[in-house]
Amino acid sequence: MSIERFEKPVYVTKPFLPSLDEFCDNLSEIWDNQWLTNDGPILKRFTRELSNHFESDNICLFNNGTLALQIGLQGMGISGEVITTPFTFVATTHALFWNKIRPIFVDIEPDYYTLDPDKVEAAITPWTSAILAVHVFGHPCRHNALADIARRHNLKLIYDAAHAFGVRIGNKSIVHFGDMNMFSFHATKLYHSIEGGMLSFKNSSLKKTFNYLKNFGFENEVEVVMPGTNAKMNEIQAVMGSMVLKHLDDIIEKRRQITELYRQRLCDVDGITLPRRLPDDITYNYCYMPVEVNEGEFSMSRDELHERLKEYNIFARRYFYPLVCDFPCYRSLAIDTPLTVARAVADSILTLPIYYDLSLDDVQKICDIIIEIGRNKEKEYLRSKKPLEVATGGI
Ligand code: T4K
Repeated sequence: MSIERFEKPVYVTKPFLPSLDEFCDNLSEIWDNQWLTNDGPILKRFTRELSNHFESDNICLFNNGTLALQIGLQGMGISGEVITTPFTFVATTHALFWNKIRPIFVDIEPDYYTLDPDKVEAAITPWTSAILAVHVFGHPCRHNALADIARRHNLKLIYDAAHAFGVRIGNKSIVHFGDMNMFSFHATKLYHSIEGGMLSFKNSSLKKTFNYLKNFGFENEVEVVMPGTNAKMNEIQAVMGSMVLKHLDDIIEKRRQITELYRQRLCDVDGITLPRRLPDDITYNYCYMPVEVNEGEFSMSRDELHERLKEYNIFARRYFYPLVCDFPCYRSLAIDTPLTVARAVADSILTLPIYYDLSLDDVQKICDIIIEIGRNKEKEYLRSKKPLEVATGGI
């Protein structure tokens, strides 16, 4: 290795942390209140902050994104079959499963890896009640096309927007699109509250239902109006969420710089494909840095590169491999349409480190290492051939 390995591990992500002093100052309010959870005063204030941020009262907070989505589907009465993508984190599908809904996997688009609207209509059956699309890596789905299908077939349009906090379409936040959106505030996300989740929704009457469902269905001390669960956000999560919100613009700007540097350094590397740039009307959040590795052109498979990077203390991730439909718990589900694009993307995708504290120098070094690994592999390959083979191209 001619480039030195990183001294400390460089993970795919690291949570943004506000200053510890500031965090402790804010915690003192919890100690004063002696109130830790169950719709406490800080959660109420944090909910108002997010309502103002999104200019919407139609939001509801949860202790994580998975339960938010599960409750959202249940509260909206989604049942039967739901058309969804196999190229996502497994929680998207689990939320359907926990509601006894059958996922119908449909292929994705090659540019942004989101559900392909052109393939959705053919998968609709009399049992279909909704489309659950994912703004994967924060790339917005083709909303107008999906909304048109949903309207014509009387389906609900739901987005797993776990990655899309801070994304805007035109001059509107992405929270305002579709019938319902779920956002994850997990520590690994660009915006987080340690763990946490949020639903945004069109129909304001759903708020009451979601509030019941996340708090055991309690109307008051003696009345339970529906079989709810426990999915409440606590006061420490709310403190963190409120503090990180204040840094959102800085966080996104730093990630933009990192993304631009990766793009600049890797755009001409044979066998590395960057996602297509988003249309001009999208304000992006730069939440992940996916690249596709073409084995033939890079002279090494995605999996080999993933392993080689570990030798340099770089822990990229294969988000999202395998496809959800290939996990043993979903393998027996019938799939009627070929998932050609999703399979090709899952087999070649690698998400590179990107987080607020990652320095641009470190990004340069990660790129140097990727380029170096590719080059050395090519040299090894040429060395392994006999001189005549190289000269004649093996003919
Ligand atoms: N829908 C979609 C499309 C999602 O991507 C997710 C979650 C959900 C739904 C569900 O939302 P939540 O219920 O989680 O709110 C991580 C996250 O746990 C998960 O939230 C996220 N998607 C998924 C894409 O990534 P893992 O298993 O890859 O996480 P883990 O623990 O391996 O962490 C990744 C790296 O982050 C580590 O290598 C080191 C670093 N890290 C992690 C943590 C937790 C830190 O530096 N500090 C930390 O505190 O799932």
